[in-house]
Amino acid sequence: RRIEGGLAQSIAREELSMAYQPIVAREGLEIVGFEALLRWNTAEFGPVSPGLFIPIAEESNLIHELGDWVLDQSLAVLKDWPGQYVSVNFSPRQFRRQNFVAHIVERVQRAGVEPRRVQIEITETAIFDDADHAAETLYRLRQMGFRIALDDFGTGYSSLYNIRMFALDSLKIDKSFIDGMGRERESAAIVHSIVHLGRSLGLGVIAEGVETEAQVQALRLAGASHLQGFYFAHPMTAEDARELAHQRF
Ligand code: G
Ligand code: G
Ligand code: MN
Ligand code: NA
Repeated sequence: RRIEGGLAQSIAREELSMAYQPIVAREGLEIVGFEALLRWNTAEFGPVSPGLFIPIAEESNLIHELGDWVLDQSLAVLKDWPGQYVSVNFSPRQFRRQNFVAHIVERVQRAGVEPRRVQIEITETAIFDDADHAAETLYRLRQMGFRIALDDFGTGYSSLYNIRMFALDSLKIDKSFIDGMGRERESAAIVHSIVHLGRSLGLGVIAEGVETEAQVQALRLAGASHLQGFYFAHPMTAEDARELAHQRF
């Protein structure tokens, strides 16, 4: 497809950029980290959403090239922040790559970054297909000090039973549940259950897609430890992230 051809050229053409969105604690008083989000602005089609092009990259080996670019960019900004971590998305195919751990460690060491300043975001899909292998990979990463977050939690097919097997630091509650919180009892009940589950397993809980004051209050009552969403800040350039990182640390 045309998208795939364009994507193959995107790095060389310098059409890619990163945006960083704060992850906050204490209702926004403190920024603990930033999620790194890939952006592609093409001469041909204008901006293309990662929701569209990441799945295309996933179908080919392009995902590895893009993923390496994302990781290197994300590691480079850490030196500009007083102590926050960067939270990087890895697709299932990247995660299942042979020598995934060695590959990440090499780049992190080359960048001179402490592993605790890197959070690895993976989805349920990445870890439940081959649970034993995934458990081993996560264990090794966590032993080295990386943070591990399970992204889009609640939308995949994680069995609650299996969650115990994985060395995780946080669950990220999918935006769809946060959206529904004020509207229907079911979403609010699910959010409460996820927060409770996370806390009883000793995990952090990051609520994503927080857009309103009412959601902030409901999440405070539910006991979510961390929040992320347009209510606090939209994804922003590295320069803006740097400034904000120093204001709220
Ligand atoms: O930034 P936005 O909300 O448009 O992102 C849409 C989707 O693309 C999200 O699911 C997000 O996790 C994913 N995404 C954004 N950046 C990256 C990236 O660098 N790598 C991977 N694998 N996924 C990303
Ligand atoms: O799947 P993942 O969690 O990585 O997706 C993150 C995506 O969600 C990013 O593309 C980001 O731009 C988007 N996002 C973050 N906060 C909000 C929000 O408050 N509202 C909406 N609509 N999207 C958000
Ligand atoms: Mn994410
Ligand atoms: Na998510």
